[in-house]
Amino acid sequence: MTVNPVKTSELEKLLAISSGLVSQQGNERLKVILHQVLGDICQTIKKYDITDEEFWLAVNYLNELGERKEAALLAAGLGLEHYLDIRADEKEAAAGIEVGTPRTIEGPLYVANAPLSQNYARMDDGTEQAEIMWLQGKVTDSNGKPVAGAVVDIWHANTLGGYSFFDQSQSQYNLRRRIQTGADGSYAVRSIVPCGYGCPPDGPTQKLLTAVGRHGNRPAHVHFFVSAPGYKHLTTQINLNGDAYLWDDFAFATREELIADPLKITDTHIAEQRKINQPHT
Ligand code: MBD
Ligand code: FE
Repeated sequence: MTVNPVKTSELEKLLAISSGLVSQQGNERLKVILHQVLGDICQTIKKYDITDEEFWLAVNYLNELGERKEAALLAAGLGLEHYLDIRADEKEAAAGIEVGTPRTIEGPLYVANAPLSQNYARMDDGTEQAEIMWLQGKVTDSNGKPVAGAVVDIWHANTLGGYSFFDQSQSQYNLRRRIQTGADGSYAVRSIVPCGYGCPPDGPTQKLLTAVGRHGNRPAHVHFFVSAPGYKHLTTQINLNGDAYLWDDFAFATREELIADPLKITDTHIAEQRKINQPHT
């Protein structure tokens, strides 16, 4: 007599084999995660009675995403990259770790090994007619003590929202620089005011966003990596205040503490500065 034989459904058997769970080889963590994801997909197929046509549409979409190299762009647009920040913030808070400047997403457009200089860099190649942008800052530890020799890796878009390397019309490393801080932790750059980025209008990311009634625009922003030996790496951005998309970023990267108020430097402003800096005679 058999008592309550546990029945394994056809789907359970399929998933156990297809994810490799029943195999003696392979990566165990990968197997359980793949098992979960495949199970979730099958549940979704059942719950929404996905048609064959819809299924193959999705498969072709993934091919298109790869062909256009937009997988990371879609991850940003779906808020998944921002979710990684939410998780990292949660973990830091739970561990009672002090934080300074908040993190926000890297995005898909970083290029390593930009020209490196000390204290100051000019970032633009001078070919664009654009408003000059000065950025200056100071790298400090969480107690406010300056960090000398920190590397500030900055990258941003041009006036058309395009990034060098990805936008082949720009010169190599245009608007990408690494600046090493001096003894007082300070750095400064001269560049041009960027415009916000928009997803390629004919690409698969924008196609999905449009299909769910969303836009694919970011406010004007400047990316930063800040690193120094013995310190945790910081990935962040600043958003330029006044941009129409400031709080409507398709990639969810805006944070209150990361909004920068652009200050227009006028002749009178410079005169005021001189008055402040010059002792009265
Ligand atoms: C960008 O410039 C960007 O920063 C992100 C997150 C996504 C797409 C383009
Ligand atoms: Fe960007």
